[in-house]
Amino acid sequence: MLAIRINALDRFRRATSLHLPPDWLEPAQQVSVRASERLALSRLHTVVAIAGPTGSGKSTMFNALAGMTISPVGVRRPTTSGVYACVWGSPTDAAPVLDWVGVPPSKRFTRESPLDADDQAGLRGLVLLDLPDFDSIERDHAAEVERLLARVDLVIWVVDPQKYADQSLHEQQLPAMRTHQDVMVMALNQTDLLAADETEQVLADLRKLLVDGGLADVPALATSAVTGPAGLMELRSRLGRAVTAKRAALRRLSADLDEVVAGLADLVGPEVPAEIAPDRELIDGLAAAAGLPAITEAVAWSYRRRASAATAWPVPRTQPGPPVLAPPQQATQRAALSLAARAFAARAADQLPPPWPAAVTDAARSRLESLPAALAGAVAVTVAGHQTRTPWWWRLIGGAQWLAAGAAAVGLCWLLVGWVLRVVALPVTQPRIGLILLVGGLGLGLLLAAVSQPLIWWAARAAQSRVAADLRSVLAEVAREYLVSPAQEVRRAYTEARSALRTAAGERG
Ligand SMILES: Nc1nc2c(ncn2[C@@H]2O[C@H](COP(=O)(O)OP(=O)(O)OP(=O)(O)O)[C@@H](O)[C@H]2O)c(=O)[nH]1
Ligand SMILES: [Mg+2]
Repeated sequence: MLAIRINALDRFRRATSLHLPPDWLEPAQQVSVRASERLALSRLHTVVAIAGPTGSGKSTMFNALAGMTISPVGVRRPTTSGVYACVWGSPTDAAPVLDWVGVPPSKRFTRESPLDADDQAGLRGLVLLDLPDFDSIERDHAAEVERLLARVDLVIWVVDPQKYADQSLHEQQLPAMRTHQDVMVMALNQTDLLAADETEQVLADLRKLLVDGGLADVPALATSAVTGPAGLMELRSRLGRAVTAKRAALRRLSADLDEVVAGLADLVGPEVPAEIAPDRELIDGLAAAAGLPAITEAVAWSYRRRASAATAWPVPRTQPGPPVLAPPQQATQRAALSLAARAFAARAADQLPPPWPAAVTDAARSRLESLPAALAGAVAVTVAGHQTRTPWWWRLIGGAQWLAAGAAAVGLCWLLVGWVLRVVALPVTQPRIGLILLVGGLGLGLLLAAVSQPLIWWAARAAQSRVAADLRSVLAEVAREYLVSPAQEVRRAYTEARSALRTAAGERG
């Protein structure tokens, strides 16, 4: 389960690394590395640190639990300047864990015979550490304590009747480990110096401080490292239970994960679909920026010109060129596109907690530079595609116009020939046929021209809406490639991060 959670945390880091500031992910990275390292080491060992303010009796208690004097106890404060370790069991087996925790070889000690007494045999696997104080004038002690506390499985906090309410303990040290309550014990030491009712009073006060500090689950015991009453026995049996259960390391790492996951919780919010498509507003925005109304007008105008030319009286027929598309003004277009991208990003990031909206906006704007060229290219290709079409009915009317013109020409020739024959006094046959052909041809031409005008207007409108529809779908493609896909990548990352964090939190499914 822990390995699954660590994996999920790594998945979260991978999903978010492009979109979150690196220092936000640093705690997750540290916990992940630390957990993997600790899991790869012996789980038969339980590493327990004795920590607390200077002079509370940490070293004395360490020695009392070890049953021999390992760590010097003194009157000079602080006495202990570096960590000491006592191993119950084989020192070689414990060496890798001690290397990792960072105990120098010269400060490692072993219970000579771990089986010399019944209560000691129960502690086989225990690695007890005596830490320097965290509150003395020696500044590097605090850093050393912080480093060691990050790597141990259990912590015994030792306080004394003078210092149990110490501000830095309750405002800094303990709150930093609020998620680690089930791997901590509080020992109110030196209670041999107090009367029994005083001990009860101080202990009750200490418990209240713990509850107020959100540490209600941390047990507090009265101990004396010198006279060793019941408190020390109780501590020893707690250690024995932890060592036999061999779960302290896992519980500690799991508390580490809880803490880091809780710190990341605000980075994810509701579940949203990862897939998004270019919406109507976005395409409207691109269409306006690309000057779509003017373009479709120009296409309709050009259609009318081409249709009129194709269906007109054939004699002075000219071939009109493609429509002239005035390019939209660059700065205006850029501003319009930028605005459309922003508005789309805001819709695409709806419901996402910070900093995702900013990431979506950045992504949606990431290809903005190349968008104008892409739009212009797509528009030009689409318009050109519409330009090459010649409808069948243009040819039909055009052909009919040729016929009409031909008939009129033949009729004119007929009349001319008849007139010449008459001048030279030769007999003329059927002069009427020429007249019919001429008038009929001209009449048909005029009629065709009159009929085709409204037809052309209507067809030009139809062509205009066709090209508008085509352009909108082409714009949708461009939008997908340049704006939607990059934004979608971020949404996918969000979805992945969200599910990874749920798994890392230990939730199933
Ligand atoms: N009466 C009494 N004296 C104690 C007890 N525990 C420790 N002492 C005394 O308190 C003084 C400090 O003890 P240490 O064990 O050196 O304290 P420490 O917490 O290790 O101190 P640093 O190493 O400086 O952080 C010594 O004189 C001990 O003899 C106790 O339970 N009762
Ligand atoms: Mg000490």
